[in-house]
Amino acid sequence: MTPDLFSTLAPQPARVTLVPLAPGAVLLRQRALAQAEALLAGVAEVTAVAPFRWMSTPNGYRMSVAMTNCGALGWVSDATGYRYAPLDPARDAPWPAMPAAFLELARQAAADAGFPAFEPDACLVNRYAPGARLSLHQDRNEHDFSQPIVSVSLGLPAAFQFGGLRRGDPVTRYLLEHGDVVVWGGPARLRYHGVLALKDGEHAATGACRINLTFRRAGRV
Ligand code: MD3
Ligand code: FE
Repeated sequence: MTPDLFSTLAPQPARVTLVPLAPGAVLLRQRALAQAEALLAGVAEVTAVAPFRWMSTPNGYRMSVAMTNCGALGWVSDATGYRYAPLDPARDAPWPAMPAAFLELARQAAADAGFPAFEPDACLVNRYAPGARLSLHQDRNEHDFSQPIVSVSLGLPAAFQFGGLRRGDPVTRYLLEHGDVVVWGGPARLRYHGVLALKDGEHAATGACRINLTFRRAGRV
């Protein structure tokens, strides 16, 4: 049967499904789909003030993922190392505030996953163009590892690699798609993870890129 034009073109309601990935890690498929336009409007507001830039690693490589931040603290990398900083080094000014839609989604998704008191003070905004990737790493610059990280995927899909507590542990791949949210806490908080090179494509919401928001409690609670 051929679906009619209306049923193929009309926006479909989000079908949120909860997929446990590992102890402490839960994938909330399409959890941010209904908020995607508002979140992307927030990204535009943030980047109008603090533009995307390619940071350098302590080893002197330029990262392929373009980044910026909003919130009281922002993740930065340069020749001296990785850290959270209250000022954007490119502007010597505070990072823009987190848009209300960001905070609301991060709090609600964390609560859905069993973290009802999550109050993020940092949101790292990652932009992947085709070919951009993030090699296997741990997130350990935050002060308190009992606080989860909430990640939101927008635009083109990415192959996400989820490993163990040691770099050499086997990895499982998941496709993270537009509107997907993952909450990483408890025993999953320090697991290695990375993103394979983004494939070419076009997405109606973002064009030829993927945007990932990661919400963190970086400073003291
Ligand atoms: C698992 N970002 O910004 S989000 C990062 O898609 C980062 O841009 C990726 O890794 C991205 O640090 C992955 C998923 C993610 C974020 C934090 C985690 C997975 C995690 C922390 C612990 C375990
Ligand atoms: Fe990470």
